[in-house]
Amino acid sequence: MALRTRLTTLLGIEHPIIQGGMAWTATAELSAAVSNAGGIGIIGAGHMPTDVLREQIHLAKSLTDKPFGVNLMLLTPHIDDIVQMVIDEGVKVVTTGAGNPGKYMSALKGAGIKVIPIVPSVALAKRMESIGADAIIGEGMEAGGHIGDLTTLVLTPQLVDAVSIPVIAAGGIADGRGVAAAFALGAEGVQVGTRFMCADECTIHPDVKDVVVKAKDRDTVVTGRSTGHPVRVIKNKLAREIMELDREGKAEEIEALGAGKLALAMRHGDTAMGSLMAGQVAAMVCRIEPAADIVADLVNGAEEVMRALGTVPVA
Ligand code: TUI
Repeated sequence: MALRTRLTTLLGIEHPIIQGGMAWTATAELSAAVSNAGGIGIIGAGHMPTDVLREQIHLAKSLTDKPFGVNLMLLTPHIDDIVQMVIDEGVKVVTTGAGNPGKYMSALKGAGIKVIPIVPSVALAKRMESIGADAIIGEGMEAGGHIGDLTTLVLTPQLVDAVSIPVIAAGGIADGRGVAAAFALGAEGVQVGTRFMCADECTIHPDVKDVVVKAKDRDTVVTGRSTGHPVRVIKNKLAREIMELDREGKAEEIEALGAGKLALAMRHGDTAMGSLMAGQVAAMVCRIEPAADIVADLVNGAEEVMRALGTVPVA
């Protein structure tokens, strides 16, 4: 069996599973592996220099014939160059995060790119639909990294009611039960980030994977609220220092302390002073395995739940 929705048709993929485009984490190797498994892999541009991202796109093209995408992190200062390069390279799918992609929509759409903005609210979702978004990803505050305020359980059905384009649920989804729950809320796909951090093909430092595997239910915290860009991370020394600065309202010092810390964790494996961005579901990620096994588990697990729910309980 397969989960077929407007999203699988829109993107020409087998399973409605989008791998989150995590900065410093979702590299070409992971993205190609997810695409080869029938979902869609997304390279996380984050703050990557344009040439480095171009090389990542070339590498992904060499590793898969299936569609893959790029996540544009809209807070990056050279975003205009990145958008042009993504168009020039013929990337087929773009997700956007951490801002309003309105300025780039006509250029991206004009190049035939499917554009799927990540939104934290109903108002932004409606605006994105009105300017031509092909689908939207509604990301709840259970997610890792930069987040909004609403939970996935509350955001998803409101988005489904507010727009006609497909809604993809994100935040808090790590297994088939989560996928089935998202479908119950009306979503036509899911975006999964944290679980893919522990894919074999994810090139982050093994010590970070180990932290995710060992994380327990209350191990993530939201830091940096005072900066206007709250970020969910697994608690460590850096997070405690930022929380202290948050209490003192020292936003500028937080920005300074945070600079370069995501790469410090993901590339160099500094699990004390690096930024361990991950979602609340870190606690549900218990092993390191091939990306294809993760995709299969998400799809097969969801189908199992949906079949079981086909029988209304009467006991
Ligand atoms: O973008 C993400 N997650 C991210 S981006 C990132 S890099 C970063 N590092 C430090 C500080 C800030 C960012 C790490 N994780 N997820 C998608 C997402 N987008 N979540 C929330 C939003 C969002 C927020 C506000 C999207 C649009 C938005 O619009 C505001 C506006 O301008 O209307």
